Order: sequence, then structure tokens, then C-alpha cells
Amino acid sequence: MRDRRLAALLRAIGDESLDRREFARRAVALGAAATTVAGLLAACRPVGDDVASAERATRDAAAALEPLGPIEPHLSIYNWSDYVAPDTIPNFEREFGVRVTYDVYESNEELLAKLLAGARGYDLVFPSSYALSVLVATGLAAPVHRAYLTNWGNVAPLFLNPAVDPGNAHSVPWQWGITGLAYRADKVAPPESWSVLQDVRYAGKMTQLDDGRDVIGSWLRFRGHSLNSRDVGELTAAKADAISAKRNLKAYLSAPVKGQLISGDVWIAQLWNGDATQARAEQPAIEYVLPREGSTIWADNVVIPRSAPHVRAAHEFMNYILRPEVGAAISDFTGYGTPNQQALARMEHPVPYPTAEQLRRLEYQIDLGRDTAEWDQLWTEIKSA
Ligand code: SPD
Repeated sequence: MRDRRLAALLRAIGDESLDRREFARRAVALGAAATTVAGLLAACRPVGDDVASAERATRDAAAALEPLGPIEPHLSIYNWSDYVAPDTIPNFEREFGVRVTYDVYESNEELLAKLLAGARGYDLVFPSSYALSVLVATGLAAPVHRAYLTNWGNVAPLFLNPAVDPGNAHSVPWQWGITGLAYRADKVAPPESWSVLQDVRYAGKMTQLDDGRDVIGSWLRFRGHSLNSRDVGELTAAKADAISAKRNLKAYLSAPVKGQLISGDVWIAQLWNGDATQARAEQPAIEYVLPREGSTIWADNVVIPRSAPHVRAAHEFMNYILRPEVGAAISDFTGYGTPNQQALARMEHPVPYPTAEQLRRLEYQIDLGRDTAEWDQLWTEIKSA
């Protein structure tokens, strides 16, 4: 039934009786995963779509040069949990006279689902690169008015001009990190391979992230494949490995697993490096390892949704976090790497860029386009197995 209704919506895009944003809103309302919706949109690009995107890019480039109005008294931020220093927001509120509303999410899919469903009111969101490319492609990311970013020169060259957002036209880099294994060194030996998650000795004491891209990606890497694979045979093997590991898992749990690592209820957790560092601050027995088969390196970005009501305040916040001392405080708290080269020099616990050996084992996630639906289906099957 749902597939028939989705097909009808797709036909409506084809005959141009429905625009792409309205398609996304209705498809998410029908229960389609946000990433699937993005994949369907990529698959059914209407004739002239390239022209429309190019026209939008030209309009945006011109709009980005226009002056903004005065700073608004409110700012609504929607960010990953535990991803800002405790004083970042209060200091901004005090200095700029802006009241900030701050909500959190735990995955790119949660963020995309909200925005594709038509949520309005957010001024700043923080997608990873592959989710940023969805927001740019669907026209949901607003152009950045660079003239307001007087601290832009602090961004390290490595984070400039990413493939998913040429010229950083819609984004400011926020933090970068990797996905690996956090473990309790007082309970287990360093887990060298993703295969530890299939070890029955630790059944009930292990978790993986509640994130299809990271879970399926880890099992693809385990068999020596790209974590962006679209090969049916490779994906089928990854599903089998994920299900065999699932028998040992306590749960699929993302950042909130920190509490269970600290208490000792969990000994081994697939986790992002900065969240593991945060847990270690409370429990020194928590260590972190990049499995030998390799994993994800990612960058998250600050983006203003096109529907944002407080665009000037959003720009002031972007510029504020690009200050060296503000950027350093954020990364010192989150445990993640800073893309701000001036901040790096001021950090108490700088996160060094990965070594050449580590980089050989790391891969960025890319937007899977029309194959996203297969991945979403696979993730649904793994979770319900
Ligand atoms: N607590 C903040 C975690 C941010 C993780 N973002 C990157 C996810 C890559 N799949």
C-alpha cells in the first residue's frame, strides 16, 4: 500500500504536479526513511533538473552577497548530543543578546527525516558530509553570506571546498572524527578486529551504534570492502555478519552508550572517538581503538536550513565558533578534532590528524543516491532479525 502511494507521488513529480520538497514531506509522512526519500529524489531527477539546480546555485550565489538584516533576538539550534562546550551557548547569549533554543538528535537520519518532512524553525543544523549533500541537492540548505564570517581564514585548508559543498557555499566545518571501538581495558584485551562483536564470550556486554551506515559499514570493512559498497553480494554478506553479531549485542545505541561504558554494563562499544574521550574523562579504564580492517572518518558541518527564521543570528554564531578560543573550548570538551587551525594550537588536548597508516584504513561515507533504499531495507532487516 505504502509503495503504491510512494509510486503515485513519484509519478506526480514526473508530471510536475508535485515539487520535490512536497514529495519529500509526503513520503516521510508515509513512513519512508529520510535517506530513501533522498535516494528516490536522486533517481527521478526530472528533465531540466540540472538546469533548475544550476539556476538555484546562481540565485544563491547572488543572494549570498546581499546584506542581512539586524541580528534577531532568538536562535534555534538542532545539534548532535554532547557536541558543544558547556559555556559555548551561555557566552554567545550574553555577548550577542540572543536567546538560544537548543535541541539534540542522535543520527543524520533523524535530522534528515525532520527537515525533509518540512520541519521549520531551526536556524542551525549539523549534518555529516553525506547528509549535507542531501540537503544541498534538495535545496534545503541556505547559502552562507561569507562577508559575515570574518574568522573564515581560521579554517584549515583540508576542510575548505569539500566535494559535497563546492566552495563551502552552504556550510562551515564543525568537528571531524572517526568511528571505532571503545572498550573497558580493565575487562577485555584491546579488540583488534570488528570480529570481536561476534565473540560469544562478551555476549550481552557489547553494543553497536544505532546507525545503519556505521553498522553495515563496519561489516563491509570487516570483509575488506568499501563502506560505501553497492554490491549486492557484499551487502548480503555484511547483513549476515551484522545479524551474527547482533546475537551478542546488548543494544544498538549511539552516544548514550557512554553511561553504560562508565558503569561497566557495557565493555565494548562501536562509538565515535570524541564520545569515547568524554566517557574516559569519567572512567579512565575506557580506551579506544581503530579496528585493523578500517572504518569511517567523517566531518560534521554547520548549515542554515533555507526555512531558518533567524539568519543573521545564525551567521553570528557561525562566525563566533570560528574564533580560536571558542573553537578550542568546543573541541576540548567534545573530544573531536577541530577544523579550525588557530583553535588547534590552543587546545589543551589537541586531537592530532590521523597518521598516514590510519588514513589508509579510513574512508569517508558518501551519499548512496538511488541505492540508499537498498541500504535502508537492509538496516530494517538487520534490526528486525
Ligand atoms: N556526540 C556527537 C557525535 C557526532 C557524530 N557525528 C558523525 C556521525 C558519522 N556517521
